[in-house]
Amino acid sequence: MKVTKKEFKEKFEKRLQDRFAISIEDASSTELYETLGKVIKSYYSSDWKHTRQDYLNHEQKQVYYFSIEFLPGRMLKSNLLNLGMLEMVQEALVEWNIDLEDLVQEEPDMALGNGGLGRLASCFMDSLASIGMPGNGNGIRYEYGLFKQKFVDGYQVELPDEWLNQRNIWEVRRESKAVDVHFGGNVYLKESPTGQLKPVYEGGYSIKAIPYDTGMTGYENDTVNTMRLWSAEVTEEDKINFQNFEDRKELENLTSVLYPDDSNEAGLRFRLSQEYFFVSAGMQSILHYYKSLGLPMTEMNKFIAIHINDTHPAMCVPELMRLLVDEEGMAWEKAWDVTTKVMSYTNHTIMSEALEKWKISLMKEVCPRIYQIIKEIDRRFVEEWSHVFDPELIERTRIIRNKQVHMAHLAIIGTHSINGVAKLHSDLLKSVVLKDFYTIYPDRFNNKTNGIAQRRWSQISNPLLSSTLDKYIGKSWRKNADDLKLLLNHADDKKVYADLAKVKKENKKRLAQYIKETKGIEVSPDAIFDVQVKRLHAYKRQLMNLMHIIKLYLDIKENPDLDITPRVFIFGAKAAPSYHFAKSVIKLINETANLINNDASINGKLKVVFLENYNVSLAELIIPAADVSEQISLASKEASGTSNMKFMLNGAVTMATLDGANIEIRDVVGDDNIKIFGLTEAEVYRYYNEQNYNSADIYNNNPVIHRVVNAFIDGTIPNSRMEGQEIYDSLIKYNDEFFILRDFMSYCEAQESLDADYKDKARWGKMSLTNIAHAGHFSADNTVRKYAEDIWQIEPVRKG
Ligand code: NBG
Repeated sequence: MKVTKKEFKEKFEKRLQDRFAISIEDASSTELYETLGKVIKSYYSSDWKHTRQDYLNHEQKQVYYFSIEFLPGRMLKSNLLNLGMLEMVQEALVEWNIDLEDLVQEEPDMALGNGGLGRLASCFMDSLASIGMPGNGNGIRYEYGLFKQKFVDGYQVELPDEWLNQRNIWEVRRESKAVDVHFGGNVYLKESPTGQLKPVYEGGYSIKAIPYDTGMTGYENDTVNTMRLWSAEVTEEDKINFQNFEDRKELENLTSVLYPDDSNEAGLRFRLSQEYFFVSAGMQSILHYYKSLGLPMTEMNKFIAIHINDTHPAMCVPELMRLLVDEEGMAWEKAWDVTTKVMSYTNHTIMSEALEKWKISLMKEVCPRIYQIIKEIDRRFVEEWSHVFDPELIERTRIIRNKQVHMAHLAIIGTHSINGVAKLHSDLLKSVVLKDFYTIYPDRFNNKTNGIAQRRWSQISNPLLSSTLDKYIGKSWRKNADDLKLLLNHADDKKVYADLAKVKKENKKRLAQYIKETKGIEVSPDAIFDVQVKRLHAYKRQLMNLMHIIKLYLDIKENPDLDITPRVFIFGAKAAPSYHFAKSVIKLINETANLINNDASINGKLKVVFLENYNVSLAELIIPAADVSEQISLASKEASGTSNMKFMLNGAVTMATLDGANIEIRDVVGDDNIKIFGLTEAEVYRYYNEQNYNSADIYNNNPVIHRVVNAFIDGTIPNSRMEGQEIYDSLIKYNDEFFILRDFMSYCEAQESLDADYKDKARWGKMSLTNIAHAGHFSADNTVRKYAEDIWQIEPVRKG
């Protein structure tokens, strides 16, 4: 889009005047932000309309990405970048003495998700639009995003994230596209005059689902896709139908809060209702659209692909069956054929607690017809396969087992493609976690290694790096991240290392400033910035990182002249509100930080900073400033990881176990440019198989480990007696579930070797450069292209 500065300025001034009747000088940042948002929207609205029309006119096959989480973060700058207006607008604002960054801060960070899964969904939205693919998002418009995290006395406190308080300028409410979603009641089947069995519903409630659409702009390609988020509303008329107040309240608030994942037992019925709500609303609206094309129902799979992001939207399968069989009168077999061809599923974890299962009784209560359909799918599954395979294998793979509905089983049986998110993870699905299913459906399994929206994680979050890259390799990498490889032409150029180091230092200063302002801690940009940012979870082993910090601290106390490069350890992580262990780790990191940061005797060699409320916007500030990226989960546990890719793109060196996508990062950058340590996945499984892991032995026999572990209980870390005991017990009494003690010494050695590398400027420069140069490998543009070709069979839009 070519908009001149003059046109922009005129439009902006006019909007501001029309809306607020003021001039630029009198406007507040909020008013300026809102005006800017409106102006940007007006620039892409006709492309948005045309994109939709193009899909329609060409009967283009489209994918609908169903995800219970989306984490887009702020959209102001990404929209400006995608429309090719970022620099021009920056300049125009400067002419009015306005700093774009001030307006950016006005936008609430849209945090409708917990972590990697939701962020991946948003990276995919960005890439789908940017490569011109017809891709839509379908999710929930939570009124409250993920809680805001505060620390009080070192403890995590959760505050509501009222992001919709300020209006969301990007969304469009589409009342005319509302649908009803039915919950509860009884359903029985009755023969219709044509001899078909039709469901008859008794009682229950309907909730109005209102879609809010947000334009997903593509990078300089005039494509604007749609992310559709559903909001629940109960009309006055409907209210009379509710038998009791409790039910009404629950359903009225259905889309109010995001359910924090991990170990939270509360509100199961609520969560299941949310899942059915956005699935049913989304599927109904897709079917309306498809019917408007006037094409045969039996050919739906040629025009529609539906992607189930983790198991939360797995009810897409029975819901489409319901619509096709009950509403459209299609025969079961035909409907099943269409459904499985339309649907595909991504698994995002091997952690069994995250593989959803619902009690039959609950499902019957929330969505009785869906339960009946699942039961029939299950019956037919058993009928079809029990003569082919060992009946025990079929018993294990059934959807309904032990009074529970297994959502992953439903998602596998009801789709044509199941993918993991990194090579190792996909292999483990086949060989361990979903082995039985792999026996039945070998052709359905495939790998799609995750990727990141590379423009957000470079051009938006790291403009200095971006302009330095332009200087050496031109601008083509901005569109095509594979061209970052051109940097390898400068692999031995010390001048380039120096320039990259200068950029890093500036970004570290920017972060140091933020740390000073928010935490009151002084950190030096000459220190190594060593960063671990991700959800707090035992398997991700933030605790091992902490133990390494404690070791360094004790080493320096013992030997004040210890020759180590000063380090700043930076954490960002939210713990699920009911996840006790994770919250104890937070408390311990905070107390250790207090201890170390205030101990003058260590001469500022170590600093520890736990930044509050980690989210996408904070990630954009932290990641460009990192020297070291901590990706230290126990091998086999992290499905992929995506922050590892963002750090790499920003020139950090990864401290990595051979887990998730770390392995593929190692493969592209080579062993010299990454720090690998710890058990391999095969060694981890050997411990499981032989059941011979013994953490107490390690503790008793290794004096270094003994000393560090004791710090949790001997008063070294103040104000944390209970939490310290809990951590100690997890390591010693409960046998260290994630093998921290086994990997600890190897981790410390890798850290020492990293320290030595950092001291050697040329060596470090090359490592950093090599990481940047290979980061294009993990661009989400590439990843979604593979989904498009192998799974969805969609193609770029034919414009016209
Ligand atoms: C997360 C995994 C990460 C992975 C992201 C995106 C869930 C359930 N899983 O390793 O833990 O990178 O998904 O695939 O959030």
